[in-house]
Amino acid sequence: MPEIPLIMGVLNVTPDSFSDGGDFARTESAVAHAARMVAEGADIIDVGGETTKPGAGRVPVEEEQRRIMPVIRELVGRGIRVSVDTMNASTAAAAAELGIEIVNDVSGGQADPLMARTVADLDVDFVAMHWRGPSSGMDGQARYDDVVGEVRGELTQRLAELIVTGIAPERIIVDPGLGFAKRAEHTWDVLVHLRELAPLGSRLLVGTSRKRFLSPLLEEGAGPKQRDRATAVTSALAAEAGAWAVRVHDVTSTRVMLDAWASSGDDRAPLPHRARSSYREPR
Ligand code: PMM
Repeated sequence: MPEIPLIMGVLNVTPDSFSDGGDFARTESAVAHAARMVAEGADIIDVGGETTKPGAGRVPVEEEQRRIMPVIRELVGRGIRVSVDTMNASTAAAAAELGIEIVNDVSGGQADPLMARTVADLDVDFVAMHWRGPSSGMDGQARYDDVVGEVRGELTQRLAELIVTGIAPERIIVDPGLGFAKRAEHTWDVLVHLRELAPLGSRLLVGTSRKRFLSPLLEEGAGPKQRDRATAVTSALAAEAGAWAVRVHDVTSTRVMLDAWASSGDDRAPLPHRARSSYREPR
């Protein structure tokens, strides 16, 4: 039986991310939000300084580092587990110097030819996400005959390339890249067939949070922040498929959902009432 997945709380230190752009662009507000997410039950904070929303251009690496490094320094100093969401090898290396544990690269090392070699020499885990090209043109890459088979095949190839470059297999976490070069029907198809990624043998990270494919479930005009309950449910689907972690913006709703999901199976350990479930009813 699957264990309760870890919760990776999203911290976008950006002015323009699709769902929370500008909310946490300053170091103080970013650190405060991260601390709140940890209090709500996040296990890892994923810090990013460059939006990857469809159509987005790239941010200069100096600007990315200016945004995120002070935040990472502060979070690591507080003993929080941090991953860095970056496609730049130099940012990965600088963040590793500060003590982050995971490099989360949405391009799986394809955007920066130095990424895989750099990570191989660092004491960090590496998230390799399914990626078909930069966000500026990714919607045009959403063409599949068999989306589940193709995502699995492309991830298998990426894994092999990363291992050849020197990253230890047990260090690699795979992510199907929901919403990246995928239309809504592709994303749903991958989500309901997540178990078919198990033969890859790696830990699985799944990010459904606030993504466009959830919007038809809500009334017209509902914004990304109104997708949190749907995110919690889809995160539970990921849990049922054996995900190692789920990446979410709103930690509380997913924490409650995962704890409820865990309570529904006796042999899923640890049960939430005995574990560190951090959900508290508002007074
Ligand atoms: N999605 C976004 C950004 N980074 N990283 C991983 N590993 N998986 C994802 O699905 C993913 C990601 C989309 O943007 P957001 O930061 O606003 O969620």
